[in-house]
Amino acid sequence: VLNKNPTVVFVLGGPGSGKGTQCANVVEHFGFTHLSAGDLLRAEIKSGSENGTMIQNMIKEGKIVPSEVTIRLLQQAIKDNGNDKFLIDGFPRNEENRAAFERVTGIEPAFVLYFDCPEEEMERRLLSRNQGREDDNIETIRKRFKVFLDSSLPVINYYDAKGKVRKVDAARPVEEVFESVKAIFGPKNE
Ligand code: UP5
Ligand code: MG
Repeated sequence: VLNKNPTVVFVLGGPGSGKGTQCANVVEHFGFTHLSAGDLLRAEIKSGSENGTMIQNMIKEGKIVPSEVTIRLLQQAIKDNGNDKFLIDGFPRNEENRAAFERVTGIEPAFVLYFDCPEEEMERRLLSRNQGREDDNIETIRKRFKVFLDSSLPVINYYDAKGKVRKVDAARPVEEVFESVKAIFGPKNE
C-alpha cells in the first residue's frame, strides 16, 4: 500500500482563522492533499447518508461530531488518495478526537500548523463569507468560539508541550500569512 504511513500535518485554528484558505496555497506549492474534516462532514450531509441529519444538527449547534464518524471519513479519504502527504484541516477538535485518531490510524502528525487569530477578526470574516454555511450566523459563531476555547485549544496545548506546534499570526493579509506558512514547510520542499 503506497500511503500506509503518510505524512500528516494537522491544521488548526479558530473558526474563520483561514485554515481552508491557506491549505489551498500549501496544496499548490508543496503538493499536499487537503482534507477538511468540516468539508467531509458537509459532503456526508449532502450525500443523504443515515448520519446526515445528526451531523447537520451538530454543525448548526457548533458541536463536535462523534469521533468515529469523522475518523471513518478521514481514513476513507486517505485510503482513496494516492498521495503520501496530507493536510488534515479542522481536526482533531478535542482530546477524544486526538486520542481516537492516533489509536485507530496509528498516525502521529509531523507537526501542527496553528493559525492564531483574534475573535473579532474571525467574526468579521465569518459574517462576510456569504457561502451559505448554516453555521455562519452570529449565534452559531459564538458557540463555535466557545467550543474552540474549551475543547480545541487544549489539543493545541497538548502538541505544543511536545514541541510540535508551528504558530502563525493569522490576523494579517492572506499573502503575508502564507509567507510565514511557506517558511514552515520550507523552501526545499517547494
Ligand atoms: N479569509 C481567510 N484568510 C483571510 C485573511 N488572512 N484576511 C482576510 N480574510 C481572510 O476563511 C474564512 C473567511 O475569511 C473566508 O471568507 C476567507 O476568504 C476569509 P477560511 O479559510 O474559510 O477559514 P477557516 O479557518 O477554514 O474557517 P471555517 O469556518 O471553515 O472553520 P471552522 O473550524 O469553523 O469550520 P470547519 O468546517 O472546520 O467545521 C465546521 C463544523 O463542523 C464545526 O463547528 C463542527 O460542528 C463540525 N466539525 C466536527 O464536528 N468535527 C470535525 O473534525 C470538523 C468539523
Ligand atoms: Mg474551513
